[in-house]
Amino acid sequence: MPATKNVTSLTQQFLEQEELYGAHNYHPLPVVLSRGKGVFVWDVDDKRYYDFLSGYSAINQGHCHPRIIETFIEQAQRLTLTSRAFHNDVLGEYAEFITKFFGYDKVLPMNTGVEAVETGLKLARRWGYEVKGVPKNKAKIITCEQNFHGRTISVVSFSSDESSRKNFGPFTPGFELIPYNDIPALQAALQDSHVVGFLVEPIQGEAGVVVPDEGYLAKAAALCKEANVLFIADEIQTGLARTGKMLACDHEDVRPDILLLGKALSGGTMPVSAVLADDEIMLTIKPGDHGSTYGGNPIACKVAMTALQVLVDEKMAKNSQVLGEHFRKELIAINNEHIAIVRGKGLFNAIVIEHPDKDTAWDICMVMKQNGLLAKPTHGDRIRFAPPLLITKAQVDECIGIIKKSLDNF
Ligand code: IF1
Repeated sequence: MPATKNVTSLTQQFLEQEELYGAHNYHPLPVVLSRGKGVFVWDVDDKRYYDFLSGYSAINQGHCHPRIIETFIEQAQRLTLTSRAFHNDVLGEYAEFITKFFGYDKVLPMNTGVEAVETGLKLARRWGYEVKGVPKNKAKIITCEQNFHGRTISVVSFSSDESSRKNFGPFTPGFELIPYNDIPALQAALQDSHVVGFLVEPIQGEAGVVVPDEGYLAKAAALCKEANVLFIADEIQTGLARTGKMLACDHEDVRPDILLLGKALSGGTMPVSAVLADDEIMLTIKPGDHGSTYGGNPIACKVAMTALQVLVDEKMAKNSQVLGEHFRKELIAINNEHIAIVRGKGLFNAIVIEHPDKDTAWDICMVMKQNGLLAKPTHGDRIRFAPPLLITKAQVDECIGIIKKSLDNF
């Protein structure tokens, strides 16, 4: 591996080790982090950065939140895993807590986000056959172009991203892609009586924080209801206060039939995901039909309760909403010629870079790194800005200064 520009020799050592022994399934920014606290992370040379990725929104509560870490350690010293072959004395408490928190009859606990997605798809199919009455093996699920829901074979079966799919076929049938933010397309797709579910991100994350028109989610949910189709919201990235409400669907008073949560449900400590639904849907899955070794483990259950409580106690949704608006206003005020678009909701934001060179977004992220702020480019010309939700106004203003200074270098 050739030496990477602008990194210390210590950093270079870590990069080389990882390159040599780790699979090459990512292309990270050349920064090697070794600790974090709140909105900050430090690299191996002890240089401090603002974290504007927040572990792809898994760290909404901030790095190493003391209450979450305390809960984690306490439960880790008591009981870590029973499997679901036996009961543990935390799962029931958690199930009651999270179902009352979000207003559903039941929760099904899983680990990673994509497992929650897979669970939601299975539930929709089961419900389709056993409640709606769709003929055997005919169930169809509608999804949106430019979606991101994870990386299993079934989930990439309905991805429109070529690199996620190339040479991973054959794919799982039963999915139909329609354009995002397109009500007539949804209306047309819902004509088919074999449709059992509509899986949608309330804001498309991977696509570069694409916010649909106001009213899209509410209209889509209403159309699904009319067609007896389950509205499945993937709030794995948009949920848990990221967009300025506890759920992004709350902006339009939409209650999904199936709600998928992940990422910040553990405040960045371990993979914890959840599927929430009412009995008519959830009870179509019977003992032995679905599950996971680690799903519903006692550490996950305890940590998730604290992670949710911290969001409420520290008013993170409100902070996200207020500072998100401030951040976008200030970004627009920078008035830099390279920023073509500023968009987002709450502290879930992105800019689209306009520059003849396709590597500009990456180069800007490298300069921001130099200046003490970490963000990741996506699709070549977009940069996501999603700091932990406990960031203060003064810190946002400092970060605007860093972003401005970095852009001025171009
Ligand atoms: C990667 C993106 C973010 C998600 C939604 C399910 C999952 C994700 C809406 C799966 C995961 C990630 C995973 C990460 C990159 C990332 C991402 F750029 F690809 F879109 F966050 F912005 N639903 N999102 O966003 O959750 O199984 O990973 O726990 O590199 O794959 P998971």
